[in-house]
Amino acid sequence: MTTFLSGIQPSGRPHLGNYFGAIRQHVASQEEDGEHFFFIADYHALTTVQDAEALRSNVREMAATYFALGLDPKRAVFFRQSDVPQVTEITWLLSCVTGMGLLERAHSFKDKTAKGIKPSVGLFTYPILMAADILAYDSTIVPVGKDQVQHVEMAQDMAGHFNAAFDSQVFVRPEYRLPETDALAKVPGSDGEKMSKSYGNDLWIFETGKRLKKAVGRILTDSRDPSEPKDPAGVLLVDFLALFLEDKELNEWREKIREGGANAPGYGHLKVRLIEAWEETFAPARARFEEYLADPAALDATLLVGAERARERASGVRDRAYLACGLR
Ligand code: AQP
Repeated sequence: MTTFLSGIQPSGRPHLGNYFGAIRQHVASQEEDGEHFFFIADYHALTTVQDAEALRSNVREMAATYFALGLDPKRAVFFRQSDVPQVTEITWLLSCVTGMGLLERAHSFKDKTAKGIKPSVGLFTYPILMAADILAYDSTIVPVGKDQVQHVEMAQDMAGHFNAAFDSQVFVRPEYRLPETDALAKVPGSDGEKMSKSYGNDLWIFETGKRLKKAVGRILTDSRDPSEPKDPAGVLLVDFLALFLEDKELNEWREKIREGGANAPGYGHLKVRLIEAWEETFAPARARFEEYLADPAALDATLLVGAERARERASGVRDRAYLACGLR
């Protein structure tokens, strides 16, 4: 049986990277046979969001976003991470079989500290909590963006270490699944670096009107003249257009940029097309998002139903693990 599982942090509003790298895959996976578990990683978000009201509101926004984008809570178990205490119990078991060296090699931790983010112990041990999230549901496929590949590999290592230490087969080995292209697996932010909430270069998927215009205006360009022939691979706006446009149209833009001359589009033209395609892609979901958000009690109730199903699964796995290591 295939078991899909993935999570997303309510550390801010979901951005284009979250959508094209992860959320779209999560929703699409519902069409595949198997079980589906998706969760809002509120414990993880505590490493960056330390404001109770903001966290509560981010969780509801994230739930409304998923439902608006097509997640069906009848087909998928959709829940809040902190509603499943078995995950933190499994976290402790995994931390006892995980070497410090493994965590010290985590790219995400190194990138964040290199960018000046002050690390807490929680940020350092984040991969252990993430491994517990994955292993607690016997997950076999974890659809993620490229930045999370190493964390899934660490979960594989931790599962192997635990099973070997206690001569058991408690944890199932998970495999990651990336979106179909590299452009989707690592979406750039407005500065050309990986789009990330904590880097301040992220663009909210449901931005619209003047705010969308302003957000697109922040995407890095240079001062080269439109008529100058350019390699489209070096034009950040083209990477953004690639997220939205069909190949045929995208290639026409690329060709005009490469040729230069009087008919070549300026960055302003690319921005206008991007805004138009963006509005077209997300407008229907944005309207549904507003509707879901208008009923917070219903969102909370749906999350609690998911949590009950998630706890049931995770407690079976926790019991297996406790038994294997002598805690029962
Ligand atoms: N730029 C990206 N391109 C493709 N996929 C991405 N993901 C994140 N950024 C990109 C994928 O989104 C899922 C959920 O991510 P997350 O919010 O749980 O954590 P993250 O990867 O750390 O995302 P951020 O925005 O970078 O959050 P902060 O800055 O708060 O840590 C994952 O599957 C991720 O791969």
